[in-house]
Amino acid sequence: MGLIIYLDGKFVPEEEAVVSVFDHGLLYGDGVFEGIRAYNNRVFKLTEHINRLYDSAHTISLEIPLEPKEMHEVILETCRRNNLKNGYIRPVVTRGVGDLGLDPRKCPRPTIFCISDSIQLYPEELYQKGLTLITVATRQNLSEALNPRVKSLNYLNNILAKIEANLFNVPEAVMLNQEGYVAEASGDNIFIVKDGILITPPSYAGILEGVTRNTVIELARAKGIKVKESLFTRHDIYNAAECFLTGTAAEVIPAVKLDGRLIGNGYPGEITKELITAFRQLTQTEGALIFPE
Ligand code: PXG
Repeated sequence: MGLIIYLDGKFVPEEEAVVSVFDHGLLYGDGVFEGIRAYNNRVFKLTEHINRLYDSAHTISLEIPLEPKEMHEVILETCRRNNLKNGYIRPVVTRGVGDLGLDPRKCPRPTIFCISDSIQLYPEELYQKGLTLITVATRQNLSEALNPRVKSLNYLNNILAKIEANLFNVPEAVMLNQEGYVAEASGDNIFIVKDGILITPPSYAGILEGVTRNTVIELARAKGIKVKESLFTRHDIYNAAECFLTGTAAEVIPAVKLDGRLIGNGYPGEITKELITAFRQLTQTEGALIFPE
């Protein structure tokens, strides 16, 4: 290990990167985070991730005591200090240290840290063969409560979904929203292909609006593939020609079975494969440079 961590204005060895037991990020899940990838000496979609971090913070009335451009530099510098050119980056902002009550007014200063590390990927075999999914009983949160668009430190709902998937030994869970429409997977967005059209739930469906999702929509449109953001049900997945998930960690990964029903012919589809290739190409060439080239 031996990582260097950014913590509240300093770069410290990981053993020294500790937060208080009174930090409301720990006590209440009161905070926000991002998961970002670096590929080939470039931080992919850094501005988009920073924008989402600040939007999430704004929604929970958490004022981040750094300008977005300072956060940008913190993230790049964390990569540099760890000599990281490929990997996973995790900036976190918590409400900070307070007392044992809920009241965020008792937390004078947010805690900010940033970790960069290597990433454990899904085995390549799953990208070739596709994932098996199940629909879980845990529904996505109501948008009127903790909106799923906020990437908050309170991920218990998604973890409950993941536990259900684990019980069935499948790698991902499909979560429905409160109306029973498909929302997303526990840590990924979902797409289907039907009649040559790419369809994904809209951002108001009770989803995190994924950076990978938005990138795939752009890539598909640039290839002349029609994209629709619309609500659908499990029936539409069972009867889709193709299905895939998107996320910073998973990238674009095919899904070939849901709740025991084969999707399409049970193999990753052509549009899915085309988008996997296009996405991989983009990650190698686009992003904020870590070390000068
Ligand atoms: N939906 C949810 C609920 C997520 O947490 C995505 C979609 C995909 O968004 P991006 O911007 O990454 O394309 C996420 C991202 C994990 C893990 O270990 C996944 C995420 C966050 C933290 C850990 O699978 N999610």
